[in-house]
Amino acid sequence: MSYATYAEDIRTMRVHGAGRIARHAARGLAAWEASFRGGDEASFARGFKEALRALGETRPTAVSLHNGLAFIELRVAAVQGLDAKRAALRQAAAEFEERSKAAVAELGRVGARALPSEGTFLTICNSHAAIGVFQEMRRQGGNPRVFALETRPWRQGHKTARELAESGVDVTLIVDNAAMSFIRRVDAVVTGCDTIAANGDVVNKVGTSGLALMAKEFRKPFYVAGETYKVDLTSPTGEARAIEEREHKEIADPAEFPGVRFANPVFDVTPASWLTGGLFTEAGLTKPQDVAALAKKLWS
Ligand code: RI2
Repeated sequence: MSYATYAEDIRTMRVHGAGRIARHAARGLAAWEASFRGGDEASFARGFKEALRALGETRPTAVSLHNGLAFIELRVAAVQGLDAKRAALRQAAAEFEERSKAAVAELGRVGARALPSEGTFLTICNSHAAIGVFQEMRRQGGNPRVFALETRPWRQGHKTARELAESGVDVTLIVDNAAMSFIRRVDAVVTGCDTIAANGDVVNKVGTSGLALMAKEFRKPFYVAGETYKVDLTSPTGEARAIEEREHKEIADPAEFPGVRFANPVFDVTPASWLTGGLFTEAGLTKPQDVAALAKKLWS
């Protein structure tokens, strides 16, 4: 499979979810390296740059993707000579994937320790980090009950419901508009994240900030599960991060709505102060304001 196919998988949402797209992009770079036949260092540099660009442009908001690519790019830049650069790329891509998967598994254990093992929870979209927490609770003999929001326009919540049911978690699929009706019944809200800004604000699927506000009003702890490579040190706040606007036909066919404008921003920003429970990261239950320092320590 060529790197362009990996990029297309991410762009078209065949592969989605912040952690998964980061790992898929790393695999895309490794696939480019495996197919490289150019021979000299200059053509390697040109091809590498193009592969980085094509993979990096697929999704603007999820910083995991850009951080994963930058991790590999820096490793390649640190060595001299074609053979060393090729080896560094292969090694860095494999290491990123391994660390990413280990981080998801570890934060699952962190979440399982923090949450009531027989509790009821609300989640949005299809976050492997959040799902991993519930699966880990189940694995440890707990019995979490999860309300999964359907999550328009892509309905990734369907996937969440299936994945949780397959791992034996008690799950109920509800429509997005029902969030308010169910918030009273839950012990906590647990979501994933696409990006964590330097101040701890979280960018996640549109609707997340509304859930956080509801949780605050009803005094339900609001937790976000996210690996530290989702921290964007270049965005001081969540508002600084560009919000991806996807095609309008994801909502409905515009041709059937003459004279109607569409808007499809797929993420929103939840202020750090609304993360009343905190962040589940691979380094433990973390306060939003501490996550940037933690990411620097783990990834530099
Ligand atoms: P994990 C997804 O974005 C959702 O917003 C989800 O909460 C987030 O990525 C994190 O996913 P999209 O790619 O890394 O479906 O926890 O737009 O799997």
